[in-house]
Amino acid sequence: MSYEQATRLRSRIAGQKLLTGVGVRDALEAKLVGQAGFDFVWSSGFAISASYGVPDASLISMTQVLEATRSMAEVIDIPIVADCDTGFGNAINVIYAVKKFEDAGAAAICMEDKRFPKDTSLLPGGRQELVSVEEFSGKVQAAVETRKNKDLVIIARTEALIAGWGQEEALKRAHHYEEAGADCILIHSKSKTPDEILEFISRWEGKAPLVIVPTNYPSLTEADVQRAGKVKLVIYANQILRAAIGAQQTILAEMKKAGGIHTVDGAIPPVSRVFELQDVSGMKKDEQKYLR
Ligand code: SPV
Ligand code: MG
Repeated sequence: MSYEQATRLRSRIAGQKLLTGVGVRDALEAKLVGQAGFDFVWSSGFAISASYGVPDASLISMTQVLEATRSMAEVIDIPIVADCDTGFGNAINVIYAVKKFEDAGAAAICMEDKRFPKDTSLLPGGRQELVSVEEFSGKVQAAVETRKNKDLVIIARTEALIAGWGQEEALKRAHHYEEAGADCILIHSKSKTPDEILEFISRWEGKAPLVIVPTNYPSLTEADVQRAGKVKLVIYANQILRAAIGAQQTILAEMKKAGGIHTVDGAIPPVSRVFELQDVSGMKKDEQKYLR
């Protein structure tokens, strides 16, 4: 596995453009995101957990997230930002995870300062416990010093606002994580309006670019983000997962109601679209060349 996607992502983060990425659960979705023209894929712990039908609460193992991420890297040519949750344990787990995700082709690794096992961020009343600044800084430093390609982007995510610990704590943590070597700071908010995130952005005085996930404050547009400045990555974390659930429920209800597939066939992508996404034509070329 080459590490070129990390170098590519790092140079794009240094550029002028706001980069937008989409959360996915598998390689097929990752392909769709690339074809739609987004800049990167977010290998989403929430979406991958949902694909197993279980909560995003450190239930699935590192290996399950890793294999999903690897399968994406094998078939797409845009960078992957790997959601590594808490780093799957302490700083020693982080060292192992960084080796594995870098070798699997991730361009960036994102870790959050929650206690393992975590609970998902946007769950009303969710159990939001943070580790100490010292402990998480050690995890960031472990990630930075483990990467083989110095361009692998290390994103430190603070959940201080999610946990209700306030702006001062979030800013303090972000500065410590930058000092520990983080390339970017992901600041997450569950507020239903963009005010909280805009306040953090305006008060951020570090050099590290910011990353945001506007799931709960969808009124914030890319133009707004650009006006605010300092943010280089926007992650649309779970919209296509929710879209897939909606589309599948609709078709299922119609098939059940109609007593067959005669009313849905024209309304869904043809089987040939699936062949395309599987790169069957590439396989056919190989058959011509090598099957004798
Ligand atoms: C994910 O998509 O796994 C995320 C974003 O980490 S959130 O679910 O909002 O925490
Ligand atoms: Mg996650």
